[in-house]
Amino acid sequence: MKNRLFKFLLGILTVTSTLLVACGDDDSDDGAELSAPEIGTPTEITQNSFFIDWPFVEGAEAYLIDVATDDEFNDLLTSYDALRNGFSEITVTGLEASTTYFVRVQAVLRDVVSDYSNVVSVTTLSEGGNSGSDTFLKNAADFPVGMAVRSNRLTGQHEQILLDEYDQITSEYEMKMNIMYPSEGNFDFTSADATVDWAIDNGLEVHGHALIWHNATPSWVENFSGTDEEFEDMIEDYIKTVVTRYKGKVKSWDVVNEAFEDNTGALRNSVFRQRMGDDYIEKCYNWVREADSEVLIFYNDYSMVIDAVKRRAAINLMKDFIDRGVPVDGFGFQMHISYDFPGKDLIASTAKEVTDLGLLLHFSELDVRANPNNDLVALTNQRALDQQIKVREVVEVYNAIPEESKFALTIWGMRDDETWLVDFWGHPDWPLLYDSDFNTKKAHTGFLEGLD
Ligand code: 9MR
Repeated sequence: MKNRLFKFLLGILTVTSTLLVACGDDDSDDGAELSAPEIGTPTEITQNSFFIDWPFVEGAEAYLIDVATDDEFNDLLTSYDALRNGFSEITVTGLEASTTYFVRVQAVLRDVVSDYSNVVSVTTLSEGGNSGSDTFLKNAADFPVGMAVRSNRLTGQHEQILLDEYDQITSEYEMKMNIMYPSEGNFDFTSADATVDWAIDNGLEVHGHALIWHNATPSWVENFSGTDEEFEDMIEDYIKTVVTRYKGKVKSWDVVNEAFEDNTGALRNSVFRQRMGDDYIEKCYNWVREADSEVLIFYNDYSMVIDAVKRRAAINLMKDFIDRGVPVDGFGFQMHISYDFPGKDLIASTAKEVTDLGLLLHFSELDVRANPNNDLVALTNQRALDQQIKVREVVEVYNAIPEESKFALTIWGMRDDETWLVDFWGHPDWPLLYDSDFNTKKAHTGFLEGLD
């Protein structure tokens, strides 16, 4: 908002100074050169409008805006055929839903006109008239389909796709301890509340993730200065505060995430284990149950398909909890996998180890790396096809588990350019179901095929 006011004032100043110069010297614009505007990414996209802006072009007194339905600008909209606009931004209105538009802008000063800007394209949102479409994942699947979200990606095309395709959300990072409990005694639920409220308002379920995770522990907890007993009281208070706050809104919680070491299956020597003992996990599970008798309690971990030793350790813990009546309802296989590995049979047999225990199974963080060996600079057709097949296999496996074991299959991010994997591995990848322009990929087709 401030930005717009600033631009408005700057616009007036620019126009005024241009006029003053022009009044003082009639020939002042002779031979003047105007650089072409550079349009930024369109925002505030609705069914019938969108917003664009661009940095001021020095010397410009106005801009001419073209909007067309083709990128050659043959089919210009009558009201946006070199529409003159005094400011370096505009909300383009009166558009059709689900339609792609192309925009370009020129700067002008009297009879001097700049080159055209870059061309940007925007697809307006659909009317929701196709919400019954069976190509939407949630309509096609008999189990809940989930998506990892961020509180600042719940509008525009993100929101439309979430509403069309998904039954459930998981907060990608804003419901972790480092965000919700940044300093002792001070909770910050701003982003968590925004996410949960959005989901409830829109009829989506919320899977809570993750109360205790060694990788998202605030430093004040890592370096807690009190006694072990005080540490344990603090964790009990944290868990009960959060679970109580979202009681009736959050359906399930990953209570402890990634508690075991790779390959050895040893209990990870986190600050929680050091301060609370080897039985810290069951303590946490019991506190969740005391705070909310209904919420589903999950254990969640990665490499569950491929790391047999770690999986054995986690499965044994679950068995022990079930035998001793420690509350636990479900098990999350994160499913950060690759286009060529692991194989379908291994995914199926390891999933069965969980469902045989009578626990709910969540495929909780699915992404399928297309470039694990960094041999591609762009997603090839062949690799996109291979990825499609792997997604199909994962969905086939999940679809075939017993009905009573199904909880949800959650995808870890919407668009390829939003994945955590690129930062993590430091090279390109395209592991998700949408490309960076919100177009469905072959992997999306693979998901639907897996349900046949
Ligand atoms: O994808 C998440 C990334 O955006 C966060 O920065 C990061 C730390 O909060 O967590 C990532 O998600 C992780 C998930 O919570 C647990 N399993 C591994 C995921 C990837 O690191």
